[in-house]
Amino acid sequence: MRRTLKTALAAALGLVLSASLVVVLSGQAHADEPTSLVALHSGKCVAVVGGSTSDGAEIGQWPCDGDTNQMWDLREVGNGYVQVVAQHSGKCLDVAGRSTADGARVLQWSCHSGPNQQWQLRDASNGQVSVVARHSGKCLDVSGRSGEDGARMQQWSCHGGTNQMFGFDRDGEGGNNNPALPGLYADPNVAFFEDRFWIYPTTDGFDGWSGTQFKAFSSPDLVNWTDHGVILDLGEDISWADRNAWAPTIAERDGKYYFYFSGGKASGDTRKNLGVAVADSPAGPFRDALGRPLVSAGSFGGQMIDPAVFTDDDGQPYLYWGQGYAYQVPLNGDMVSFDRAKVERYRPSGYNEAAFVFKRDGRYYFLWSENDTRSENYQVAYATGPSPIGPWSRKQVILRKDLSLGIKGTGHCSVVQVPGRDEWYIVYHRFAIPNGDGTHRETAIDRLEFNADGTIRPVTPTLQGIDPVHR
Ligand code: FUB
Repeated sequence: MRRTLKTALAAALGLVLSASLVVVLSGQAHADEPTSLVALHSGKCVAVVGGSTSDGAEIGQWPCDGDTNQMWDLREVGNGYVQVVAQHSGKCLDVAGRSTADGARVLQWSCHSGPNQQWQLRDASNGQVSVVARHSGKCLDVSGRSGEDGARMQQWSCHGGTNQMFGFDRDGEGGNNNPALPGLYADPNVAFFEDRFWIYPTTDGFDGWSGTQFKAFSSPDLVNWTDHGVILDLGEDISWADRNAWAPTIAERDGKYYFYFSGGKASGDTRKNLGVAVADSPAGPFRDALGRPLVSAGSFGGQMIDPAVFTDDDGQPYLYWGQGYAYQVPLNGDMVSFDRAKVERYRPSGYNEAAFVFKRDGRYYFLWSENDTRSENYQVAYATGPSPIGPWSRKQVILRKDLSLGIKGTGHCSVVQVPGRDEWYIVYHRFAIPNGDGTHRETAIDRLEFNADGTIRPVTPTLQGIDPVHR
């Protein structure tokens, strides 16, 4: 399991992080256990390429697997410096040719007393360290900020980028738990059914968000996810839509699962509609419940997208949706109809899309996304109210980008409670890291915490994600 740097350092290596930016060794000459070095931007581990034991073997990043060519001993050499020694070869992390230039390769070499094999671990103040070569003052750096397997290590002038930050993971099993789902998935809707957590996202990575397939993922602990494959495919399964499979939500009633989604046509009237499909299992397969949209384009102002369903403790379900405006209405008991006369419009300042409602301690929370999903400023704000349909009182933005970590475009969230506990998680998308944008997004999970007065604390978006939830 991934561990935070400070915990891992203290426990595994006997190191103490000083109040200054420099790591001070506790006086132990040797770390008692090897550790992996996890690149923050990629979640991949620093490894001796090919498991070579030769002098000059290159160092790259690779998915963490705990093999000995990914495990390193940190040996104190005095004055706050360490040698970083590959467990499988006994050789040292070394700047090739003792170069002081940007871009000089980092290799393994038989250990000697040269300063190009001595490194200082500097606290990067976000739970990570930069690894600085003594002879050059330059930082260990993943070339080109690459997220690819095998990307090589070099030294580069220290700039504080996430490809120069590393965490320690003593058991070597892996680095970051964000993104939570592997691949490009946006608009995640989280739920808890049949003793598991489920996420229903938009399948992302298509120009114009033109994907057609919805998938489901389930997990016992919010970290280890099973891909259940395609549960609904517009075009094949839906007569009135053949693209723009966007932003679904799900609700259970009387043993049936109702899946609400947006869809449009590739030609003709391309405006989006809201549909509803039904299945006997949260993993589908789902079939169109109505054979027509539940909410057709043009029925109300704005786009008919981004549905969310909240079911109150008395069993009454409510449907929310809309881009431009938010709409809210009680759903009928059949889950596939509502009284149009009861539809209410809500438009808090900053509202764009992606309404989501949950309840805690008798208080209702209405979350939404602000700005455009293509903007790095896409963010989440919220209001509270005394009922599932308000009246709502706008609070503040709780989730936004963190450029120091390369996290952008944090929005379209949903929230889940660990059953029986006052423990909450927010599931949201962000631009994929690296190189993502508004159509290449990935799903992340972080803690959602509350103040004593019930207000939501600003969420810290992380690259590390959460530890597995034990129930
Ligand atoms: O994924 C397509 C659209 O992007 C969603 O409907 C919006 O909420 C935005 O995230």
